[in-house]
Amino acid sequence: MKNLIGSTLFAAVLGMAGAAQAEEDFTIALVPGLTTDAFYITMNRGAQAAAEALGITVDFQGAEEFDPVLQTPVLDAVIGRGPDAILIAPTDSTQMIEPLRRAADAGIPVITVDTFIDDGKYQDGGGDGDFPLSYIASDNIGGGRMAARHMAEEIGGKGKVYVSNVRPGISTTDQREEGFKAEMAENYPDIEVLETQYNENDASLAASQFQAVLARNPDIAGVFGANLFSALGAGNGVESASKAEDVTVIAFDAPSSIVNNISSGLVDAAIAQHPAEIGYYGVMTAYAALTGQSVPISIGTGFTVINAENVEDDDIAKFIYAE
Ligand code: T6T
Repeated sequence: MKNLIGSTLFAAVLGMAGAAQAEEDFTIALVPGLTTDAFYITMNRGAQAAAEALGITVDFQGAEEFDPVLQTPVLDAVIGRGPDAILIAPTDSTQMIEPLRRAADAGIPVITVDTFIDDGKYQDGGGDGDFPLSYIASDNIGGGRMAARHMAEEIGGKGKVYVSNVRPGISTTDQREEGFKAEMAENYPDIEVLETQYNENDASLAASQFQAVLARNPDIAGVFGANLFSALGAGNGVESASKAEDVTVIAFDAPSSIVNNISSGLVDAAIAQHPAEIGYYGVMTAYAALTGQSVPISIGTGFTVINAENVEDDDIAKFIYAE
């Protein structure tokens, strides 16, 4: 009798799942910070893997530069097409609140990946940008602190360093700088953090800024590149000035262009985010919400530090971003 009830229940559950599956042909839009960045390309790979597992569609649509003025019309067009949910890396924590509210007002659930709007603490009843359902990302303050510790170790706990960063107003890179400076202030009194150089996500500008900082501070000991283009540019600047021996470069992000510079000794360590995980769990979270499950307010993904000691290891390859 017991078994009969058990198997009847099992069949009923299976039946429900079968029926549900037929109805759940969802389309989720994934709007990256920009389309031509190995970080977001890798995120999309993770998102597509989840979509395939679930039998749903993920459309990757974004602007060619990391800029809220360019991201807003892309988002408006996405809203116009009426996807079932939007996963987005908002390019400014304040300026993208109103454009995203248009999605929420149209009844489209919003989940932010990588970056956040407002204070990044959603669904707590506070702030103008409280409406996204979830935030899936690296712990960027913690990552900034990690970068500072690696920098301090490489330069022997003393000297001048600076942060090469994109522009204020981006949650991720703001938090990396915040974490980096907090760790230095708390634990490394003999390290002086010079004024941040903002490069507008332009690696060439980041490279020329290194030259200018070097001209003013011939004893500069290190640069923290707070994202892919900042780090790439900082490394190129150090290389053009023939300063690879004297200047430590700690990179946030790990495309092959940066990882190759670890082997050559130009970059001392890269803090690899796990963008594929962000994409995968972003899609899973959207799917859970769309099928009536409760979802976590935030999901933190990890880091892998790549340096000369492990760069050739087989199990490191999966953390190098796809291009
Ligand atoms: O560092 C990533 C991302 O986390 C950040 O929000 C913007 O820059 C990158 O896409 C790298 O270019």
